[in-house]
Amino acid sequence: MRLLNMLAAVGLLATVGATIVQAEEPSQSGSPAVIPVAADGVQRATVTLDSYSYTPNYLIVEAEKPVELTLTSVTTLIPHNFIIKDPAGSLSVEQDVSAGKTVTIRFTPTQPGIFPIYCDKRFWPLPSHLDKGMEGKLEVR
Ligand SMILES: [Cu+2]
Repeated sequence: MRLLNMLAAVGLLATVGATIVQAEEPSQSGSPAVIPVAADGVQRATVTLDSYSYTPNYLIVEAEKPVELTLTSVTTLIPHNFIIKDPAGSLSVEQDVSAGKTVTIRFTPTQPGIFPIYCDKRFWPLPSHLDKGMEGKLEVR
């Protein structure tokens, strides 16, 4: 228990340190990242895929403006994907990202709402990556 606390404290320090040194890094996992609109009207961001996470994992964009996401996998072996699905059908994104690869995707959200992002890869009979916490949210305003 004490070791875990220590590890948590070290992790916290490392996070704070990184924030100070590199203020322009994307938001850490868990904190909403408001994606800025570039001069050309495109909302650009980079999302890092790891096993089993997206960083940042909460993206906030504006409706009716194109979104361009650079998906960078930092894994050495495990393939992932990046899925955004609106059950009502306004948005459907599905992109495979092989281990260590970078892929850029573009889409234009039309409906405001909060949509799930997830990886549905699975090495049966192990739990799916989504079950392991590989998920996030896209908030369209
Ligand atoms: Cu995955």
